[in-house]
Amino acid sequence: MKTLRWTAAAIAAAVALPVAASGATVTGTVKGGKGMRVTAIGLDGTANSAKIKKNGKFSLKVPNSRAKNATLHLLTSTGDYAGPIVIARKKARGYVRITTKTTALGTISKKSGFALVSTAPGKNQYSTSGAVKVNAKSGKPVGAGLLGLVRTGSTAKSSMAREAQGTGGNGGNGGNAGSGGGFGGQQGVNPNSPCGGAVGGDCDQDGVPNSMDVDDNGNLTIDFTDAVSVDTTAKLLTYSDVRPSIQDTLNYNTGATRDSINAFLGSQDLKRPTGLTLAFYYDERTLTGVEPSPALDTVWVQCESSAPWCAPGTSQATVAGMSEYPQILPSVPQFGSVNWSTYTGSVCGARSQPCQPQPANYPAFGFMKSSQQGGPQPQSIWTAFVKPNATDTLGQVNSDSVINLNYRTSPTAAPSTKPIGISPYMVTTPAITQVVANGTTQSLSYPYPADGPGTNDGNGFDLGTAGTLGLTLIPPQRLGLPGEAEQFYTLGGLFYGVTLDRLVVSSGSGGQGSGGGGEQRPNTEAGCAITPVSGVTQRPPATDPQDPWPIIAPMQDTTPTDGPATTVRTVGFTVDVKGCIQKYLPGSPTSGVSVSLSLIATGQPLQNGANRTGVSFSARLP
Ligand SMILES: [Ca+2]
Ligand SMILES: [Ca+2]
Ligand SMILES: [Ca+2]
Ligand SMILES: [Ca+2]
Repeated sequence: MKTLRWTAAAIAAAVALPVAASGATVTGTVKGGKGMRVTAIGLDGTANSAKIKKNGKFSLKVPNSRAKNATLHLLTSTGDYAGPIVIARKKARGYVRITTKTTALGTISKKSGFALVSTAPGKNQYSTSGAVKVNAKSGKPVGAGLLGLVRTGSTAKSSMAREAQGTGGNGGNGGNAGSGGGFGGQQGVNPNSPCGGAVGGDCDQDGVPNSMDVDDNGNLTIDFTDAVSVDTTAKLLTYSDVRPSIQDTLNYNTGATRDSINAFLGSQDLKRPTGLTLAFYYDERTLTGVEPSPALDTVWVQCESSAPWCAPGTSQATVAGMSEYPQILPSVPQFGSVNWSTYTGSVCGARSQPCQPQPANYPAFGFMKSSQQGGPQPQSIWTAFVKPNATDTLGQVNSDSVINLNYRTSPTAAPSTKPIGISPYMVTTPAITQVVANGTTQSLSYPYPADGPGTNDGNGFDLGTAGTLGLTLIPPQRLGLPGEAEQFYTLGGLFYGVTLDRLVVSSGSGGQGSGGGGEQRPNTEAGCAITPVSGVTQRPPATDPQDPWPIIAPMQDTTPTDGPATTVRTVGFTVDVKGCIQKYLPGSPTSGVSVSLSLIATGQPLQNGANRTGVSFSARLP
């Protein structure tokens, strides 16, 4: 078979490179760096690191394939990202890329958010391509200490405009050669460009590599809400999901606190839809950055001690199946979970059949392997749906913790490691503050009563015979990032929608749902038609008929960037619930019914998912 042949050749090539003995041995002395690590991140995002000894010295061997274009970075002793090392500089340009000739860097002084080589080495020992923007006085890269959240050129508007156009490159980042927007579309990764669309590049030249930069293109729209970035440099994003019922609404502006958010996100209560889920969902091409990709033998995560929920020796996080493969192992019930620290991965075959375990001696914190449906070439998908169950989610599951994604092509092959930062994610839900239905306007206040309006079929919001529902809501928040002044930020640029989850035909006027035979569920995620009222705009229809997102979440927030949560901001729209029933459950009655609806907020669509949050509630059509 053709497929097998190119796969075998690709494996041979992939294995040959890291095993090659030649490479640069980079040495230096980081004053005050004891216990920290120096890591060399290649353009393809792969990395290796060395510990800094008591006397500040380190010695890091970088394979030639990586040394050609790697940048050096400091990690704290607990594995947090601590900033780039600037090797040499000229006014406002910092040179950060090593070469295969890089050897002794000498003294390196550790500063706040970055480090600086005291005396620039010989010219062939660093590359002047891929220069970063630095403060001309201090040498500090503009993104240092900020996880790259800094404006470096293009505007947030351009990413939304591009979304509207569907394709077409961004105007570029207004920097040096190589940073332009020539990488539009799904492929087109240029391994020779300092940015190229690769996860280890630095598109906005702020000194923070894309894999650790929360805003790869420097427009202040964070990656998961940025259409340009999710299509190019931010493909190794994690995504998150929280969706409680309305009575568990969690929003900074309706009284959520750090403690209540932590209690919610870390909850393991199986009876209530609480607790943070983080999804890792990658195809092989995305993981390896090689096209066609070598077939992988296994994929796993290795966390550092700053992320104790997934670090070796801890057992907090659990991992479960997904909709296509609900049974992660034969011994586990559908959607049941296992301890991630004991899970060495599984291989999923036919849909809805239990996945089979990978060998027990494979690395823990493993992924499920399944095959991609459709697509130009057969390839595997590697996924992990993880509940961190962290005791301090906001302190431990955050963007400056380095998560090492590991993969290998065979049990005996050297693993490749790609460090990534967890994408900033939505730590709260939208809060509905006003409901307009059946000719009346109702304001909602929080904390929400456990039996308040919309909490069950018996007291759903009355939509009248028109069956429309006007909602005003406060967008959800994310955690403030390093360098940001506030604890929480209200997200901009999100997509909103309302889905019809369930319909119950009432058995009379008693108010209680019939629960039995009168219950129907759409067989898809049933996004209702919505008209904008305030602060949102209609999302353009899908160019790809397979793309469900413009239907699931048809509104987009017109505020593109995040703002301090201390300022209250709302958006509003009207949902055609009656039309939704007619569309997804044709033939069902549209009066005398109760419906379960979900308000959802999402980021940009990623592979098979999106960062999402929301609240579910009931409504009725009398
Ligand atoms: Ca940036
Ligand atoms: Ca950057
Ligand atoms: Ca990034
Ligand atoms: Ca951005």
